[in-house]
Amino acid sequence: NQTVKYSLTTKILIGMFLGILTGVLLRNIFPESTFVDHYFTNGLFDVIGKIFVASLKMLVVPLVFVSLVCGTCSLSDASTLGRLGFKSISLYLVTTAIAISLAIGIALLISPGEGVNLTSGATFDAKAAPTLSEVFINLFPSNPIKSMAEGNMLQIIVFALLFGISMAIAGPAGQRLANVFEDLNAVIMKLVSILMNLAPYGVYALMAKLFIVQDFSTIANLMKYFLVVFGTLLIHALITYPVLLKALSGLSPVTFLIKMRDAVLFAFSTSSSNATIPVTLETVTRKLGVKNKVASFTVPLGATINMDGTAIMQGVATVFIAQVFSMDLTLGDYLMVILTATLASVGTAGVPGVGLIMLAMVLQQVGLPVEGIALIIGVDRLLDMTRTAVNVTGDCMVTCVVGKSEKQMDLERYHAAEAGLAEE
Ligand code: DAS
Repeated sequence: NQTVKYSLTTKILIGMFLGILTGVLLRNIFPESTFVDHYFTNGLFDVIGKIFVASLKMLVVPLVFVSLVCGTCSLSDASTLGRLGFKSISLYLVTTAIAISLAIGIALLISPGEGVNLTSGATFDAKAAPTLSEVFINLFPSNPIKSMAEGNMLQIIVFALLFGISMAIAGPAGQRLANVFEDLNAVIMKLVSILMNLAPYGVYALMAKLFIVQDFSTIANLMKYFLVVFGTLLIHALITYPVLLKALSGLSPVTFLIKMRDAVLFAFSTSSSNATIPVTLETVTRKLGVKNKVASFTVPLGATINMDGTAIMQGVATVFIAQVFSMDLTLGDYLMVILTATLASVGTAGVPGVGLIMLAMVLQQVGLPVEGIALIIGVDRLLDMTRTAVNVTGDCMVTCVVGKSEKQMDLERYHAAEAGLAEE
């Protein structure tokens, strides 16, 4: 009896489809049902979905710390680390600036906010945004264990870099510890493969709950805004990234996009770049052939500071809110939006909904009413899922460019037909 071996991608897509179907059926057959609400929406689906996301997050801190220590201590010298940092950070900032400029340009062309008279009772309390100096001071952990307990990615990255560099220059003691970290990394990556088999069930639950609660009527009167954001996300993912990948590394964009599918599905389902880090790392190392010494640095860094999808939402939302409130922004204001949104993404981790919090910072910067965010919250969930997938794609594109330019890439693996992530 030939058991059909579906790839992980296929299983996740089946889980996604069945979840959407379940959610739509339950929402329409039992509308406003307290039974469905109690036992499914806030019951079974909520529990399974949260367990799935938690199982991924559980791995993020140990995986990022161990893989980055391994990666750093295997770097030949500090100048390599300097080049890695310079190339990845500058590419991350450039792609984000391109993303938001594209978004503002398209939004000004289409004017999604014109003639929209939305009255929304919802309010939005803007959290105080970190200033640039706070972001840099906050880079250095006063207590690395606390940083790990809080999941403060930038502080974990800084500590892992310093620890890895120290190991590299600590002679035999460092070498012995490096061997231990290599083994730890292998075991944690095996754990990632095991947990990824939960994905079809977790994605099923996340989609079922979403399609029970999501009021799609809000999308109707925000259709133009929704489509401008969604369209720009697609342009950035399917045109900007392939052009940059081809131009900067000569690698095949088609192969890249095909091999990105599992990471994209995880990012879309979880709405969290951070939770997707284990899958992103697996994708760029095992499928795309980038060596761990590069990927272990650029992937966690990208999940934290590189949010092109988010910047696109912020660009369109800024134009939309300015138009709804009939406030004209000057070119200087838009440049300030581009700068603020690009730098805002540096200081915030890739978790669900962080884009709206950063949007508040951007709006404040140009004197736009922050309560305008309440107008777009209704459609933000689906857009968050899509822009998180774009964020992760951008992280992987830059990782491939940097890996290729540093000659830290197994090109045969990049071009090889691949087994699924959890199969090997
Ligand atoms: N969900 C965020 C991420 O994980 C993106 C966002 O909120 O805009 O990248």
